[in-house]
Amino acid sequence: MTAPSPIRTERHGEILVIISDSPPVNALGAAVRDGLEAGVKEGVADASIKAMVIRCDGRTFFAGADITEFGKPPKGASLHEVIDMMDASDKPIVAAIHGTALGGGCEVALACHYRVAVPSAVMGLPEVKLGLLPGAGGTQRLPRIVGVKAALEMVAIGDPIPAKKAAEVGLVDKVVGEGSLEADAIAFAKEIAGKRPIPRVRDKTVDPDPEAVEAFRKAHGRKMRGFDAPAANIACVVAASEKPFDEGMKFEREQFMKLMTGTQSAAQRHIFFAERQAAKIDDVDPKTPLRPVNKVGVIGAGTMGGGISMNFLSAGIPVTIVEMQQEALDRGTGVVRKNYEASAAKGRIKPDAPEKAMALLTPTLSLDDLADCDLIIEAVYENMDVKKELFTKLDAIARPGAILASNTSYLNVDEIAAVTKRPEDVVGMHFFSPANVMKLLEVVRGEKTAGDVLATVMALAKKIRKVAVVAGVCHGFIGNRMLSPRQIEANKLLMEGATPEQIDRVHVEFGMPMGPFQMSDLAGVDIGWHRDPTRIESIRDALAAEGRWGQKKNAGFYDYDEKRNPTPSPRVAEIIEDFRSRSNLPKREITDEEIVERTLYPMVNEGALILEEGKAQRASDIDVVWIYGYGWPVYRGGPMFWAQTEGLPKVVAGLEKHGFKVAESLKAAAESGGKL
Ligand code: TC6
Repeated sequence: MTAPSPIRTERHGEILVIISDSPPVNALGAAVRDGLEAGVKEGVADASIKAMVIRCDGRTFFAGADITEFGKPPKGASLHEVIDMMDASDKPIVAAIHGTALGGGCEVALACHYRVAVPSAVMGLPEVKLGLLPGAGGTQRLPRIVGVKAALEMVAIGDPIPAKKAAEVGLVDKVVGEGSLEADAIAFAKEIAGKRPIPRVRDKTVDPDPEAVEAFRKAHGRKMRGFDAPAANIACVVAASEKPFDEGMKFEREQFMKLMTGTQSAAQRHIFFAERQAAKIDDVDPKTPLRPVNKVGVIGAGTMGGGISMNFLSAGIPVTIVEMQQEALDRGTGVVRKNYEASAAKGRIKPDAPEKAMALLTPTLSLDDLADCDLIIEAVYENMDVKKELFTKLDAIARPGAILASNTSYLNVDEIAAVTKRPEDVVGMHFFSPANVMKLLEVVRGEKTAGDVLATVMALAKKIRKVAVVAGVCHGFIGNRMLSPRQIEANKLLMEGATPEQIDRVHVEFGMPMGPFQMSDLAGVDIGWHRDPTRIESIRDALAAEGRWGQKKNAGFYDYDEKRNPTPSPRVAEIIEDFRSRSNLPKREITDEEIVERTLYPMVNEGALILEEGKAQRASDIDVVWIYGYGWPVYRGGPMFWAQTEGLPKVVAGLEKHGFKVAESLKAAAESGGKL
């Protein structure tokens, strides 16, 4: 028996309405494509039908091609065939859009002869974010409607635009009533049913705009560094302005196939699903009732506490923020206000957003004021005794059922939970600095953390627009634990003959935003330093003892000018040389390849150990941590995916060559040709 088609048709007089009902997002899978083809054929064949409307049930118009089909053998009608047939129809077709008309969904709309949309709808071609380009005519049709400049923004950046803007640029013919899409679309179809010629986008032309292309490349060059897809998207838009439609389509096809078969797109698609998978907690029922979180307490108004608070304030959730001294409290809330005002000045948020957010913030010097909070997050000094004392107090103050969270980045959450009478309510919420900007949230699951606490925090993370990953209790959790072997090896490489500049350059060329020593300088060379200038046991101790604390002191592993531009430091070279001569290590030439093998392979190895110990739920969660917490290049898919593309046997051989103890699971996967 074949499954019923997700597409049905309904007749409204002379108008045929073709409706897709394919949850969750009406992705254009084989059944939907076949159904659409049949629907349009029905309309074309029936002499009593004068025009057609295509719309979707559920939360959205077609949200794109079905990404799960990519890389599999083709089935049913191709999107090209469906779109060509719609385009060629001798009866006009109206796309009736709500929700998110993205990717292939937007291309279906572009192949329709008219488009109407509700005000809340958005339209876009986000394929570039998946390492692709809109390969069903999107790059050729869109510029013919909106011009080269606007098309570049939509295609090579991939951000969707709201219906109103779409109407302004001609992408939408009419914005219709929010609650009356179908009726309004049918009325519109009746109006245009007899109009000839039928407006087909393929018949239009668009003027070349080399200045716009140049300006676009200049403005976005940095953001696009390392990625293949943006350049291909730009080339296709240019082709739309230079070639006849059919030739442009051929060019688009060639470019699309190149991207589709490359590793970058595979990596970017992997991350799309990895991010969604990360939200799932393996052994907690997805229907677990969540605890209400209507008010949040944050302890500590420093950089971290302030940043954490902003996430909730921006989501409309009131925050009570606690400090020990009035001055620190004022300074902290002042920084929050300044951050909001700076965003408003840059037009990133509405002009009244700072006032709205600040009105939700209650500063206080008393922990007792947290008694009515549903979630309390501490962001105080990273010291076990301090945290234990604080949690003992919180246990006495917080209402029953309140969630008690620590923002610790290394400490044992179980030990912290053990000082309370409610360890099941205790969880780690490890935000990354700056906490109002960085997308990652490591949710640390203690031994006793309750399932509903975990589920509540994961759901809350989505609400405050974080990407959350569940981590188990271990030193540094997922991210910082893997950072540690990288730093150790980077330091060793300095002793053996590499320079900070070389190591950092290799990392930047790999696609990281910065290398290990640039990161030290940014974070502070003095972080975690023992503060005894006479005790010099490492290069880092030597730098710290001399006050080379990084960017904040204009000197660290690099020298900085007043604009914080780095230059290699002769003094640092001397310090390194001095250490090397004392340790009797011979100086040798270090290749870039060795730097990759010795700093990045050990991270993969550590990741494998994390999985073996059950401290991460899945390898793809580790990838998500590194993409969103540390800027691992998306086009390499995170360390675990990258290891797979490198070839696990090569990674294992590299680790063994440099004397590392290889994780058993990594060895086994390499030998069996399997996955981590
Ligand atoms: C394209 O069109 C290429 C064309 C070239 C043609 C030759 N396919 O994000 P959510 C699933 S490329 C398959 O949590 P939201 C998703 O995995 C595509 N599945 O919901 C999840 O499944 P789960 C261009 C998809 O409301 C569920 O739907 N389009 C697809 O927060 C819900 O997703 C895009 O890039 C898909 N295309 O956001 C759009 N999309 O529940 C990608 C979603 O089993 N999608 N799923 O975990 C989005 O940006 C968002 O999903 C959204 C909805 C804005 C549509």
